[in-house]
Amino acid sequence: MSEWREEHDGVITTRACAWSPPGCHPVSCGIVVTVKDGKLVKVEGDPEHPITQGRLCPRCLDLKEIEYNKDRVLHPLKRDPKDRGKDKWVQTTWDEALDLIEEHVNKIKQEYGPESIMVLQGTGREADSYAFSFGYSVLGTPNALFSMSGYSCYGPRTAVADYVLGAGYPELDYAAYFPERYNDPRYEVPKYIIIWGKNPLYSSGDGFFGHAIIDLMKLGSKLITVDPRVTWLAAHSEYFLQLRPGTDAIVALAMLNVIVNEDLVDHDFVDKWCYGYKALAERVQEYPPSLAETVSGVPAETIIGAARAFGSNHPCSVAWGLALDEAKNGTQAGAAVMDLIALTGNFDVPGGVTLATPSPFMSEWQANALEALGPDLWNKRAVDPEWDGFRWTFASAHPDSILRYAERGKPYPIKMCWFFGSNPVASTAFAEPDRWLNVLLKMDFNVDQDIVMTPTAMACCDLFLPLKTTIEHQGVAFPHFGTNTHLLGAMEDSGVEIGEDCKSDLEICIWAGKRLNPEAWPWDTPAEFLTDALKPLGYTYEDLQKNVVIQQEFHYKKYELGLLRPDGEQGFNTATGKIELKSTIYPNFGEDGLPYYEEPPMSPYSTPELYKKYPLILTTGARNIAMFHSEHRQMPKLREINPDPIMEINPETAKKYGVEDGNWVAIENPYGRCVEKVKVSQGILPGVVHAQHGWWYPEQKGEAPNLYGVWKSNINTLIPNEHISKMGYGANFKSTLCKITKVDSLDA
Ligand SMILES: Nc1nc2c(c(=O)[nH]1)N[C@H]1C(S)=C(S)[C@@H](COP(=O)(O)OP(=O)(O)OC[C@H]3O[C@@H](n4cnc5c(=O)[nH]c(N)nc54)[C@H](O)[C@@H]3O)O[C@H]1N2
Ligand SMILES: Nc1nc2c(c(=O)[nH]1)N[C@H]1C(S)=C(S)[C@@H](COP(=O)(O)OP(=O)(O)OC[C@H]3O[C@@H](n4cnc5c(=O)[nH]c(N)nc54)[C@H](O)[C@@H]3O)O[C@H]1N2
Ligand code: SF4
Ligand SMILES: [Mo]
Repeated sequence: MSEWREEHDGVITTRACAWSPPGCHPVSCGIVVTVKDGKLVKVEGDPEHPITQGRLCPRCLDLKEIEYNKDRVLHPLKRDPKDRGKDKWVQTTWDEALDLIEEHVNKIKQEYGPESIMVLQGTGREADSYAFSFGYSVLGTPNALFSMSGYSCYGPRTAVADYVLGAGYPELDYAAYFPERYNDPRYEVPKYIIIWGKNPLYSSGDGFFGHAIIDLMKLGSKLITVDPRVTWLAAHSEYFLQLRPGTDAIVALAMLNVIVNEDLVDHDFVDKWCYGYKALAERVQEYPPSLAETVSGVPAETIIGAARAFGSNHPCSVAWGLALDEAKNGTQAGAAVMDLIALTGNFDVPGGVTLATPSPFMSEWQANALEALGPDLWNKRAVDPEWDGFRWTFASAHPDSILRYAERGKPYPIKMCWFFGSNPVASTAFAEPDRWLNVLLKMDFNVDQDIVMTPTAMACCDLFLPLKTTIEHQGVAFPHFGTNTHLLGAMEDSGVEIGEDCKSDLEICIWAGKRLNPEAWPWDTPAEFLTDALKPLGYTYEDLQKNVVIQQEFHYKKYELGLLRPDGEQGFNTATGKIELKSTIYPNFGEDGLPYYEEPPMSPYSTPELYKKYPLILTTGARNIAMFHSEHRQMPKLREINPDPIMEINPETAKKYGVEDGNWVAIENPYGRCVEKVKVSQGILPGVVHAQHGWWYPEQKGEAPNLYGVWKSNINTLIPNEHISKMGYGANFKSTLCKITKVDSLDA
């Protein structure tokens, strides 16, 4: 094993794990960073990393372009609130920045109460590890949240996992906990893997590493893919269920129908560990494959074939993705997918779907922050009564509620926002971003921290704090958002000298914490903080640094070992102690305890009149490898891979609307309009279009109203807020309606 750091003739080589910024989910890929005289020479994959084994995606390989990017902000900037939207930023010091923050926070707290401050986090960057507790223990507000309508990223999936399994986020078993990986004698290669609404080769599977699927394919796993587009994995699948967007639940229910009626059920497992089988078996009779074919467009025989393959082979696994979150009916679809795994006895068996126990890393600190906030303030967090299901089961404020609070000033006003790893105006986390920008412009004070100036900061912020990149600071990287965390990895300062005046998210927490709530922030350095946060695991930050990666202990069949329940009893951590095929919680919140299918709120069947005017089904935001949401547009090599916002359309549909490859089209529906570039592709269903999200043009004028062209290709102007389920989850980012019209240019 090589040393974590080596130094020869002024050349420093550091082995570490990458996270953010620039953006990525907590994948923790192994990197080797070479620095000479303070200059970054290269970034390579670390062959000794147990999971990534030397493999990296283009975004890490291209880190140099962000390190030395002309758009990087290297000093704190302030701007008079009356100049919002104008490029009138003035360089300031960290000291002055802190004075400004303290002044505004105290004033707002006194006049309106601490709940009038909100912290908006984006997705899964390192900032997210700290954002909530920063809100609670630095700013003293209960309103820290992710701003996407219906919490439509992971919210629905983690909630379903909690309701149905009472165990953390389940994942495909790719032998990640074992140093010998697939060769470990405990492991078995899955016979079939369902890839459901996920494209892990591009999305890195969010800490699950897309290349594990390729490894498993080489070892013999066969694939079943559920997607409206022909992805590479779909093209290499034995069964490809090419469905109309938003119809996942009916496809899953029809697969359950086959498994029940052909008795492909693992009765030993179901009898012992599942609650509500009889009710579920009755419910799925309402969803024969023939009906699912009519609704979803997937031939009944393909559904039957896939269900038989999955039900009669063992072990089998499932990788479930974002498409299940980004739908009003998504919690139902998710429950049905969990039921497929349960009925076939594939939970927590080798080569099946691993159950998780939360990582103790930072958990004590997070619990303390919440406790310091106190129950009175906690209960004030923004959640409307109609989403009580969310209030009682999800530890956060609700994005759709806080938007309403801010718009109405009731039940209390929202007066300040701190963006903690989010660029929501850039068509990313926000649906109807114009509505959000309106309320943000009414705030008294907005703070952002980022590596580059963004449309959000330019539009509405008063203070901009410059960040260190992933190779400039210390931290801990952990896959799968703290559940199913097979490893912890060290992020390291590689010695690259650039942002002398930049700080990491953790350094910002410590810096502001020491001023605003000193008792809660005794640490002087990130390493001190991280050592404390690692204490429950029995090692220090230095231990992690030296090892680069420490893999966690793992046990299969945790329900037999009493590892899933706080009382140490066998079973699952649900009210019945079993996997709840029929939920005992849902009825308390007006939701059906059994999974069901419901049409998307805007669809050919739920809104036939609207469909006449907007005759195309729109899905959005499938990931591409060169970009992470709104990021990387200013990195020349990555931009070259994906220079324009792409709308994919089937040749037959393109012909019908008179558009060709490379044409610009306006995409419209009653909520909004944007312009993207046509890519004609056999790989998408006729009548369906797919549009990229997160587009802005850093090369364009930043000042309002242009804001780097953020309104030009902003697909989220077409996505409504509040079209979400009774439990408060899932907005239809991946299934709505639109029409297209050929236009002359991006600026049309
Ligand atoms: N139409 C459509 N919209 C979507 C989606 C879709 O599928 N379709 N997907 C949605 C999903 S799943 C998500 S999660 C959201 C994501 O939405 P966001 O997470 O808000 O994504 P960004 O707009 O890229 O904003 C993130 C900002 O954080 C900065 N950043 C990067 N790394 C760090 C870091 O370590 N610390 C800090 N402080 N900042 C950092 C980046 O430079 C960037 O400006 O978008 C959603 N939007
Ligand atoms: N390179 C890169 N990686 C990323 C991100 C990024 O921006 N760039 N974002 C990160 C984030 S925040 C997330 S949440 C993950 C998301 O990553 P994934 O879970 O992989 O999700 P997506 O790539 O949005 O979509 C996956 C697939 O769903 C298909 N799809 C569209 N509509 C439907 C539908 O209605 N039903 C079904 N079954 N499939 C549908 C799309 O065609 C696409 O192939 O990726 C993370 N990783
Ligand atoms: S997935 Fe993330 S951490 Fe891994 S190589 Fe790509 S950008 Fe880097
Ligand atoms: Mo996400």
